[in-house]
Amino acid sequence: MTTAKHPRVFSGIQPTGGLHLGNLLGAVKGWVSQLDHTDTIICIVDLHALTVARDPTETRLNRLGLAAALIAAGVDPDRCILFMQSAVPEHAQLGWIMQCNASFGELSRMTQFKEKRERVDFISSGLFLYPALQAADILLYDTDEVPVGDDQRQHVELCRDLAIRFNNRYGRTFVVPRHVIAPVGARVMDLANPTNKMSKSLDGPGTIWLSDPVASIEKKFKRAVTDSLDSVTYDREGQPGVANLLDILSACTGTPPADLARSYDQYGALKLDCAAAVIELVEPIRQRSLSLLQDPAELDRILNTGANRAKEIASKVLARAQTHIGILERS
Ligand code: AQP
Repeated sequence: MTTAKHPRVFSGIQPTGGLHLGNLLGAVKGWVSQLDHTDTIICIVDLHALTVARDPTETRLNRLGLAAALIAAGVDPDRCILFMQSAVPEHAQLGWIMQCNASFGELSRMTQFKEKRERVDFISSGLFLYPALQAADILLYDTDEVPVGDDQRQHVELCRDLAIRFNNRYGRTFVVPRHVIAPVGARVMDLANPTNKMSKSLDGPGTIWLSDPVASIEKKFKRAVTDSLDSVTYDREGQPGVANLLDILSACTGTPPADLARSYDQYGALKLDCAAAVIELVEPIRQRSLSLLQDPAELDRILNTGANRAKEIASKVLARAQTHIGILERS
C-alpha cells in the first residue's frame, strides 16, 4: 500500500484530439494546482482511444500533440509522472482481471456507453468494456484520489465497487480510491449546444480547442447559443447557454457564477468578457505547446522516463493482484 506522504493522485486523458476547454477547466487545471501537494500520475490513455476505430496517422499525431498540450498547460514532468498507457503493459494485464471482476449488468448501466453507442456505426466490445480497463488504470497505482470532470463520476464509482469486490473475494489488494470533482468547471457544455457536454468527439463550432487561434475563440463565443429571455441569471435548467458562459467565466476568474450574473444585463458583454478571459488562459498554452512540438524527441524522452517510473509501481501492484487470485506463486 502507498507509503507516500502526499496522497497518490491518478488521472487519465484520451488522445482522441487535442485539449479542449472542458478538459482544461474540469480536470487539467485541478491536477496542476495540486502538483506540489500530491504524488501525481497522469496517463495519456491511448488504449482507450482505440475503442473507436481511428486513422493511425491521426492517432500518432494526437498522442504527441496531447503530451505537448498537457506539459504546456502545466503538467510538469519533473513534478509528476506523465506517461503513455500502452507503454506500460500492466494496464492491459490488470484490465483483463478487472473485466472478469465486473458484471455484464454493471457495464451495461454505464451512461457513457449508452450515449457513445448511439454515435458510432461499429460498437466495439472495447467500448463496452473500457470502464473495467479504466478501473485497472486507477487501481494499479494504489491511488487515493481521482480528479475528474463530472462525466467520469460513474466510472470512478464503478472502480470503487470493483476494488471492494476484489478485496472481499481475494483479500486486501487494492486501495479504494475516491473521486475529486472540481467545484466549478466540472461540466463545461458545448457552446453551440449547451445541453451537451463539450467533448473531443463532438468537434464543432461549440468546442474551444486550446490550439484555437485568438480570432477563432472570439468567433465561437460570439456565436455561443443563449436564449431569447434577455436577462442574465444563473439558472442551469432555464438558461443553460447563459449558465455555461457564467460557469466558464467563473472557472477562469474565481468569482462565483451567481455573483457574475449580477454584473451583466446583456449577453453580448458577457460573451466578450468570457472570450477575453479564456484567451488570457489558453493563448500562452497554445504558444508553449507549439514550441514543445518542435522537439518530438524530447517529448518521447519525457514519456519514456514517465513510463519507466510508472512501471516500477504498476508491476508491484499487478503482482500483488495476480498472487491473490492464484495465477502467480508467492516468491
Ligand atoms: N466538458 C467537460 N467539462 C469538464 N470536464 C470534462 N472532461 C471531459 N470533458 C469535460 C474531463 O476531462 C478529462 C479527460 O477526459 P476525456 O479524455 O474522456 O475527454 P473527452 O473530451 O470527454 O473525450 P472524448 O474522447 O471526446 O470523449 P467523448 O466521446 O465522451 O466526447 C476527464 O477527467 C473528464 O472528466
